[in-house]
Amino acid sequence: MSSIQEKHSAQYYIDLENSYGAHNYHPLPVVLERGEGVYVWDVEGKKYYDFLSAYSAVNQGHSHPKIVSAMTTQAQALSLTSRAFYNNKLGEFEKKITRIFGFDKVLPMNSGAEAVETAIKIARKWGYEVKGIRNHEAKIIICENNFHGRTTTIVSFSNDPDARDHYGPFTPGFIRIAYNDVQALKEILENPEDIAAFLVEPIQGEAGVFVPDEGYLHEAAELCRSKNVLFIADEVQTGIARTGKMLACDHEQVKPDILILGKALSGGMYPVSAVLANDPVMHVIKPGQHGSTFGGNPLACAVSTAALDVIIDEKLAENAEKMGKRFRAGIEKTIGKTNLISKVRGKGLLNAILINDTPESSTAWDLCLKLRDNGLLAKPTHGNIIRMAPPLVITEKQIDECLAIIEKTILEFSK
Ligand code: IF1
Repeated sequence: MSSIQEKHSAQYYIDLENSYGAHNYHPLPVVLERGEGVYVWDVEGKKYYDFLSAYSAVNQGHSHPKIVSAMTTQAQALSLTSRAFYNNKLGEFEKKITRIFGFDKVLPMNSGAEAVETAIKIARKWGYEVKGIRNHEAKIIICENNFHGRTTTIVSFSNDPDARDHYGPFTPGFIRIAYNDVQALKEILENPEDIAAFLVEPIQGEAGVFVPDEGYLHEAAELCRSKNVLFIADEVQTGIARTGKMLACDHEQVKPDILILGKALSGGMYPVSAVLANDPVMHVIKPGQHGSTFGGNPLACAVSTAALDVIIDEKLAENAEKMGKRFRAGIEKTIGKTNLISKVRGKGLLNAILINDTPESSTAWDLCLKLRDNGLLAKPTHGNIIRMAPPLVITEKQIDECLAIIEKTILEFSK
């Protein structure tokens, strides 16, 4: 007997979450119940453009039929075996994903943070067993204003007080340098003996969609290579076609030594993440030295296989490139008509607009409330920056309609 959920008001659901859920988020006041393509609907039946895409997890569009079909079919066959046994889905998936991204091996995990933790463990182990770093002395270089997840080790190297404060004692072994600063990396690499890796986001998402200077990634990767330091690209948010290429690293022909994927690897249908590397690096992991109950389960493999097929078959990287250019050009026009926004930046369909107000002001939040009223859902990252990242299936007509909504809202707001 399918349980037909009673219809309730938005406030009913908000009150439930406030009463029974930890208060670890401050959601925009809208209660969603359905998603399809670039659209979501709230419990009152109102339709919105989704300009967050669940932080770039829904690149393929909400509830993509091919991914839903793959999930329901596999769920009715076999969802989880654990890695204590083989299954008929994991090897096929591993062959597919290593061929798509050009690596010898993949280690499948679930959340992005787990994949980042896995990459850190692999890099450290490689540092000791291959590079010959003194035991317990391995260092990993990370950047100011990074976001790589929320585990205790990951927040150990965050400089965001909200993400880090009162979660100590912290994991040692991380050196922080300025983002987008080759000289800072060069100086640290003067003494590379104990340095195992450099972990970096090709575009800093949470920090406010900071796109580094042209050539930064390439120079950083070359520097690391020259000093026998692994270059680790965290493409959890920038990967899977979001920035107009399959990987953000592809814009500069950079091949990371370790690639971290997540989010849209499943099209938002199921937690799937992965770490890819070539044999000389991945071979440091021997049986029993790393794992996860759900990592690489048959359901995840079926979902992710379909999610990758959709990206490739529907040419979503190319569409993201084209629609991203159209979007930024449209916003530039709006910037000419208002003082409220000062800049638009991004690559492909990972963009952000900068609000002409202090980070402490509520202007970005208030503007997002007005955008919601006008049928478009977006949310500020830090303070005065609003991330604008629709599903990559968006059409020219839909982009133009969203640009009109954004301009209308900004001009109304500016009055
Ligand atoms: C939240 C931010 C975005 C990520 C990169 C690893 C992870 C993320 C580059 C970890 C996750 C999510 C986490 C989510 C909100 C969102 C986020 F605002 F937190 F920072 F996108 F920018 N590397 N980002 O962006 O992946 O474990 O979440 O699967 O924690 O609020 P995860």
